Amino acid sequence: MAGNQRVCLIGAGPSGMSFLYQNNKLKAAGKKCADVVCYEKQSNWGGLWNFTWRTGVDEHGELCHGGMYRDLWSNGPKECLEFPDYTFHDHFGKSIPSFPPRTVLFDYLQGRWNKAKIRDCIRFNTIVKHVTYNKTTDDFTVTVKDLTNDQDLPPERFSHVIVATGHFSVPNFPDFEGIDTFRGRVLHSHDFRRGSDFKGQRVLLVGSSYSAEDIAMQCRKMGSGKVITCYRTKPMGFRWPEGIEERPLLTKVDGNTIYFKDGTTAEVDVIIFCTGYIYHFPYLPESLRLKTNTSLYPAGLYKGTIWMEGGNNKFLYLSMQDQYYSFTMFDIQAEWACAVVCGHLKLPNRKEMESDIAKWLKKLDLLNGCFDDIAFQTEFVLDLAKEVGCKYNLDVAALYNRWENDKRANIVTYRDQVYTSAHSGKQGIVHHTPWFKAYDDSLDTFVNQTQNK
Ligand code: FAD
Ligand code: NA7
Repeated sequence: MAGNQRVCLIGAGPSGMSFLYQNNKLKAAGKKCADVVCYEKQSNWGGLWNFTWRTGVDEHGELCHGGMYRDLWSNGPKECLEFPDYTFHDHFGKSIPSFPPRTVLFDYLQGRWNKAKIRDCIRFNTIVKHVTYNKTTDDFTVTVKDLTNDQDLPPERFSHVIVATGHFSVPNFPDFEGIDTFRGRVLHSHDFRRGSDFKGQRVLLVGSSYSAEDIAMQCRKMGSGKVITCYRTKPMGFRWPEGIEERPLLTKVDGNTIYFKDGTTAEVDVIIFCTGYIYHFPYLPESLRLKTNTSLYPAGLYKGTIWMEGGNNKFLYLSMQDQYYSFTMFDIQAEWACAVVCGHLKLPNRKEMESDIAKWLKKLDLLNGCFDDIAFQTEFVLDLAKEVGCKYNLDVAALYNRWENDKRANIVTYRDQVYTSAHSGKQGIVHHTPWFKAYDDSLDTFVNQTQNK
């Protein structure tokens, strides 16, 4: 049997960790696996779930990766992102509510990773600076920097490179006329850390997606003044609680006065851009670089994973899709990628790969609204599951559809609902305090207390 492939994995967030987990599973089963070196620029695993108070740059002067806020709770039910081989019930030993705070989800993720003992594969505080594909030797040269010692390390060679650096870390920050005259604070949601920073202040949010939705609620929950969200394409259309309203996009700013497309104006103290993120791979040459807007199926990736424009099927991306399924999607994609890299799954010829991509892009074109999007991503996940012969049913579309309806019914209380796990069969319990009034989101308070303090 030929030796193991030597794989460079970039990033130890949930996607990268899923690759390490799946590779370890092959190893434990005595099957052919890969020799993986995972480079992680932060000092801990977890990616975005590794909370940081920092904004702008990190302690080494590199772009600060983390954009989660202090009081973030899951915006989808945990039953939708649960690993079938490691359920929430397995981890906590009891039922917990369906919408956990950030710390509780991170604890769950770490429980699975710790069990697999894969930490040793990660070189922390080590950033990938450059990747090249060597055509003559059909392999890659990877250059990294040891951030702790400010030292460039000797280049290393790998048979495969897997990019798992996420795509929600570098802000998309548009400009608006007159914004330089604004007298308050202007920031991007990537730098939003706590709703309580805006107590009593009038807030304008630009954007109409997940960040705008949740930051509007966070600000009101933590005592901000009035919140206005403004949309470019369409309003979110929720039945907002008192103090939140939606307007069409702003057209210009003059001092603290905001002008909107519908001719109205408003005075605000803070502007938060909830305008999403850009795909940013400063360490990749153009031939290997994915260029896309946020999409459920970025073009140029076979099965959403294998880069078609360079790297001879040995250059892979994980979780570049826009996300409904998150952890479960990362995991099945990682399992698929692992099976390909280790030779357990053969790729079809290039023509078939291209026509498979074209088939998905055609379907993508026809989507109309969130329920279609959920069905599309479900099909994507199930397709990968079928390819690797996954024994679990990963289809949680019905739960996602219910979640969308719960949000439509009441954006304030949707996190108070309970869902039933498809994998453990257990129902979540009702949290002791409604989300809008729950200020202590420590793991102990969330998991171990059954009634309001
Ligand atoms: P990331 O988590 O971004 O991890 C990428 C890793 O790559 C990081 O550790 C980073 O340090 C490392 N890295 C980057 N560049 C380099 C380099 N050059 N060299 C070495 N290492 C590098 N998902 C949910 O399921 N539920 C939620 O409630 C939820 N809330 C969210 C809230 C916010 C504000 C944001 C931004 C995202 C949220 N998400 C949520 C989605 C989130 O993207 C995923 O849960 C998940 O973190 C994606 O994992 P990842 O491994 O692909 O990327
Ligand atoms: P998204 O989901 O990518 O949404 C970005 C939003 O920003 C969306 O409403 C866009 O409007 C809007 N946008 C983008 N550019 C502009 C400009 N130039 N002007 C006005 N509005 C603009 O990002 P999110 O941060 O909400 O969510 C990303 C992840 O972070 C997600 O996983 C969350 O859980 C947290 P559009 O609809 O395209 O007109």
